[in-house]
Amino acid sequence: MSAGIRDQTTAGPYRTGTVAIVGRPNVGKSTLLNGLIGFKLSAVSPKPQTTRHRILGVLTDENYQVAFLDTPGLPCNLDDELNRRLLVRLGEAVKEADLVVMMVEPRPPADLELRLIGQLKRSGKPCLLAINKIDVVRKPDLLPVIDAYNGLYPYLEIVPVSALKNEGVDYLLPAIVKHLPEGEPAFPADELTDRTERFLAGEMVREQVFHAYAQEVPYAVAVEIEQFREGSEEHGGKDHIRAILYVERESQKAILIGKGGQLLKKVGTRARQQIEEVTGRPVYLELWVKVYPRWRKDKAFLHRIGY
Ligand SMILES: Nc1nc2c(ncn2[C@@H]2O[C@H](COP(=O)(O)OP(=O)(O)OP(=O)(O)O)[C@@H](O)[C@H]2O)c(=O)[nH]1
Ligand SMILES: [Mg+2]
Repeated sequence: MSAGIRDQTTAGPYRTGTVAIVGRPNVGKSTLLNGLIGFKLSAVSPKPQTTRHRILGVLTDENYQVAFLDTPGLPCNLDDELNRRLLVRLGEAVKEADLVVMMVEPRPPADLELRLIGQLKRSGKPCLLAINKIDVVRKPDLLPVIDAYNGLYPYLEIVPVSALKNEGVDYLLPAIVKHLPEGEPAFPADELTDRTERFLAGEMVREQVFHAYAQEVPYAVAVEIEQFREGSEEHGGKDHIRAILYVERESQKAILIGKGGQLLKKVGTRARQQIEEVTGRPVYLELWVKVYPRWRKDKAFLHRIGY
């Protein structure tokens, strides 16, 4: 895209900016990001605290370019190094943003939302409220939610949406764009993210881990892409990707692998399909499980893995 193709007679000023999507874990931030940019960029799962990074997704149009930042859900506690880092990533995204979209569940604010509002007030950033998951509530039940939030923060606008069903997003997007500063696009039109395919491959593996295992197991898993070789001759021209799944204990390793390796195989098949969708190339995916005790508390390890 270039500004030259715009119809200069009808278009308003070109608007660009960075927009952080923040909220409690599991509220639907990554679903919204993926829906907005029309591409499966950020891992989504029914379990809270799926996202562990700040993930940039760029939406480019004739009249605007928005750099959306998906963020980790606000952690409930800070009792390990990983959670402390998630909070840091969230703070960085807010700092970087021209505008914040605070996303909430369709119910009155709880402690976590009040904490987040406190943080947003300190940041002084303009903020829109997106009330998500309206597909699961009756309309009359939304009104008290809107009222409760209205009194807590001077939101620019309050927009009810369903990120899952892509409802209300056509109101949210223009509401975002109109509050962005005028400027020139910062990213080429075909650039969807600043993340590498290697990073996205790791996230797709982690997403499948979140889908496949119960309760606390996914939280004990970190994924490292040890090798990402495009067009490997050894594997008939497929991309050869080797991912290491780190867990904290031997017992978790056994759960991850499953009887006869069946569970891990399922994770591998699904992750491979997802990666192939992202890269558009055939993939040979190898998964290995290793035990790394207490990695969630190990600063050097967390740094190495990119958290
Ligand atoms: N019913 C309904 N479910 C939704 C909606 N948006 C997201 N979800 C579901 O909510 C769950 C969490 O979605 P995510 O997008 O991973 O949420 P998140 O806020 O990124 O979560 P973290 O990364 O853990 O902070 C998934 O099962 C989604 O399918 C919605 O509008 N309606
Ligand atoms: Mg997420």
